[in-house]
Amino acid sequence: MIKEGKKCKGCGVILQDQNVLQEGYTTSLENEICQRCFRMKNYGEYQVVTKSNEEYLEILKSVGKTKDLVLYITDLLNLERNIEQIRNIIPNKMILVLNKKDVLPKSVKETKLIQYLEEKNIHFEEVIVISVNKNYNIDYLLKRIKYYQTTKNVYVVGHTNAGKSSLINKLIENYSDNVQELTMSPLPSTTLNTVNIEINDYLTLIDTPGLVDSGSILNHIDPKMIKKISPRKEIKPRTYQLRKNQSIIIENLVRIDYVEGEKNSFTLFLSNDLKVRRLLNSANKEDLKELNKISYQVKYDEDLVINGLGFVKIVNKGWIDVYIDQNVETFLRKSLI
Ligand SMILES: Nc1nc2c(ncn2[C@@H]2O[C@H](COP(=O)(O)OP(=O)(O)OP(=O)(O)O)[C@@H](O)[C@H]2O)c(=O)[nH]1
Ligand SMILES: [Mg+2]
Repeated sequence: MIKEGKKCKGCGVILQDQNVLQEGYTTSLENEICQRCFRMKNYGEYQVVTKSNEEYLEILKSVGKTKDLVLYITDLLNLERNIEQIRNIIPNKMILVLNKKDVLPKSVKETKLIQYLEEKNIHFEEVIVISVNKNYNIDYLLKRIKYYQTTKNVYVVGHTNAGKSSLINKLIENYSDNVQELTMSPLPSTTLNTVNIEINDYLTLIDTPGLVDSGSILNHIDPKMIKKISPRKEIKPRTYQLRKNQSIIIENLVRIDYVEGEKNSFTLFLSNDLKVRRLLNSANKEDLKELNKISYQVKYDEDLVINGLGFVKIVNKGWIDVYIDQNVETFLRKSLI
């Protein structure tokens, strides 16, 4: 779309056979995918690429100049604080697709999730909950794509890691003779440029690179930890009853001190693989206190969101101190669940 040349069929990067150290490298231009995709697909060897958002924003703006239908994919566990950001760049007809339903506990009702998003009053043609991994609601999504599409082309946008490429692969698997497979990985910035995938004569999906969320913990931890913090199975919520002057510690990543308030209930929605411990009489315990501290006044029924990690539902009002890497975004929202 921006540069010329043969594109990698896995991630969209322009192929080149000149410089091993630069993106798009392949041993021969006869190949269909770049070396990075080849290694991810065949050996599960991941290579982190750090990209600036400027290029991606250009891609989104050019999507906004078309009249095509857009699917905005977002990860239910990591709902962006700023859903408007993409909506403001792209005025097109748009379906908001909430992916990874499988990681939320089964007790969470879909209608509640949809209602939560509708209360934000951002215009979408429709909000649809899916799970690519469980092949859940993909049929319905395809029906609605057909209903709203204005041309053959439908764009797939969203933040990095939301599951855009995974969704397109699932649609190919379910409904197409096309054998192309996009590269997917647990690391951010897997897709590097637009990739067109023809599903059938009436539908071409266009994968795009994700917007990088600089406040996500994924961008600020050892890449080896990424698999551990990304839930692959249904989350088992962990509830801790805390009194003031008690704390919760998540691995060596986050410390939450309950500083002021009545007895309170903290429920953690995080990968089951993450170790959590509780500290009693924590005021004089120093664990993780070297990290940046942010204090929050919590109202009734709010979530503390830790971008890229998950969220903590807090039932009563009170004061908390959160210790975490200064680059990782945390914020409070009305409880999702
Ligand atoms: N649990 C769960 N994981 C999913 C689902 N869909 C995708 N994933 C995982 O999410 C991660 C990111 O998937 P990708 O398809 O690479 O995401 P993307 O949006 O294309 O990411 P970028 O190309 O980096 O923008 C991978 O580890 C997928 O396996 C789902 O329905 N459930
Ligand atoms: Mg992708």
